[in-house]
Amino acid sequence: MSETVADILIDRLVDWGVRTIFGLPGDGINGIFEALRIRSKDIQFIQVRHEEAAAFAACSYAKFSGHLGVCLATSGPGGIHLLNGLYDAKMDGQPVLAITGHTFHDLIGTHFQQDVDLDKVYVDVAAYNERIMGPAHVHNAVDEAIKTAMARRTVAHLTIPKDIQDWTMNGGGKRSKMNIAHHSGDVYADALPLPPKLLLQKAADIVNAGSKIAILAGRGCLTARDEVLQLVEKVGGVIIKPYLGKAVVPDDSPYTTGGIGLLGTAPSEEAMEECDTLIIIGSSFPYEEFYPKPGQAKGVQIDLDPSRIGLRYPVEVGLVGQSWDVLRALLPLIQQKKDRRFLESAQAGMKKWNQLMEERATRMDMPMKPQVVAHQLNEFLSDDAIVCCDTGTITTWAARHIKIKGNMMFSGSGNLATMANGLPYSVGAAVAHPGRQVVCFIGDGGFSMLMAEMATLAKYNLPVKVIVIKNNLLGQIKWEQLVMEGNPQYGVQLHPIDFAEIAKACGAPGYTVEDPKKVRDVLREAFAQPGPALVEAVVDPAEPPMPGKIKMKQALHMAEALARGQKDRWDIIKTVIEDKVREVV
Ligand SMILES: Cc1ncc(C[n+]2csc(CCOP(=O)(O)OP(=O)(O)O)c2C)c(N)n1
Ligand SMILES: [Mg+2]
Repeated sequence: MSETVADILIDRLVDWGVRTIFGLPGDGINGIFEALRIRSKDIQFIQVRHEEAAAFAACSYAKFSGHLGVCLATSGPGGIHLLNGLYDAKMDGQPVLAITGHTFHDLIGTHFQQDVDLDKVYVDVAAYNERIMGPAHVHNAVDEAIKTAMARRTVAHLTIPKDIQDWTMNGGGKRSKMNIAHHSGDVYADALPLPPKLLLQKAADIVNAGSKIAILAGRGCLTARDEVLQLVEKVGGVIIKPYLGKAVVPDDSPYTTGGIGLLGTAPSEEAMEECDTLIIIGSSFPYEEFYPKPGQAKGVQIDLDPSRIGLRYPVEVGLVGQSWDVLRALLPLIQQKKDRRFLESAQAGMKKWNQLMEERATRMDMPMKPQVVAHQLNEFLSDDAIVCCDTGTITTWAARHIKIKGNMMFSGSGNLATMANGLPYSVGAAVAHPGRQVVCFIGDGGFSMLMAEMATLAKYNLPVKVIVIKNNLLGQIKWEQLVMEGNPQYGVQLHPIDFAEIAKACGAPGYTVEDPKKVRDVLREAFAQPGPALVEAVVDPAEPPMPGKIKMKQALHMAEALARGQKDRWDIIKTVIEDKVREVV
């Protein structure tokens, strides 16, 4: 029997080492499902409940495994559902291949059902974006799609009309004369460029001349921990970790001031304000107000992508290449500095900051503070845990209170900052790393968007522990309305859902905890479960995610919003005053 287009597609994916596809079936991809069924020993299909989750899971699979993530969706609505997860992959630089169906090839453009030209829809999101035209087109198009996704660390898309999926070479699929069978290869070669010696020396001269050195270590450093630590040790500087770089070095490293940005720490902000040299490595952290003022510090930037050099800060030297590779070449040129004053002052700042965080996270009053849950979680995290975080105030609690140790991995939706990524990320992480502890830290808003994925965890018995921070609120937006805009909250209240019952209905144990004194016991019980489990932690909706350093304008906006009729203003005032008092005492 001659192979169909779909068979050739799946065979070629297997040749490329693809072993997992996340998706959901539909009549527009039934041909591909038959090919998947036939090769189910070589490639596993993970069925999710919403295609958006498939794209998030594929992105997470790529983030946590370093391999291509693949997702599959049907024509029309299925392909449209993938989009948000695909943008997440594109914006966080992850290689993901999306495969979609289309309607019958000879009904395209005739108002037929699900006649959506997904290749047109995907023009912006996919760097490689093609419609497969027949069996002789599959090999070379798959090869190009995968190489583009890997080389550019982005999204590629192939769409295949439903009937073409069943075409065979014998059954009408002609090969054009110019297209020689098997002419393209399934080999990917990574770029490992090294900057010339002169440029490395120029960068070293800048670093050697500096005395207050801040290193902004982003996601591009996740595979360069040793090299970043060697650099910081030599220069006596500090490592500042943007959100996606949280796992670059452990949080108890004496060299790190933790996160940066609204969810960061005061010592990171101070280091940026005071440094005379900024070394940006593998980061495009977007918030320019947190960088040194242009002209304040000399800059060196290391990035794999030349077009990112000078993106956020006018650096003097750009070094293009893999961060670990470039750092290994740079390190011998860096002089050992004796002056540790900048580092020591940051360390003194961190001591105070950590005390403050500890204070905020050990309050035993009711309603429970969300920080308490993040803080207590640390006790149950293994040295190689993978933490998948969603977007909201919970991002601040996770960034500040979940401590990276050992070989832990951590990620969330960085540049897209979308809600709902957390739970499907945990599906992707658990599939990529069977046997490793995976934890999902998520708000009630983000969880309820894709909560049917609890059933995916149960179906495949993925032992993910899901911690839902329940404030019955789109909390982040409440605080933005108050603090950034000076407006009373509007449209952010959520109708309460019993998430423990949702988990149980999906086939996983669910727990609820409201009392901070009981959090440890409840977490212990949930973490003792062999499969997935969910803990719903009911927390204080009046707890604000304070920036590391509060600006006068933010305080004024908040006061203005409270005066303009914010209903729970007395709860907020009480919480803020308590936080302040604790800071002062
Ligand atoms: C898909 C999407 N919709 C809306 C937003 C805007 N947004 C950012 S955070 C947030 C609230 C998140 O609420 P929740 O998950 O409950 O977490 P909380 O802030 O309450 O901790 C919203 C609506 C977004 N980032 N992504
Ligand atoms: Mg919430």
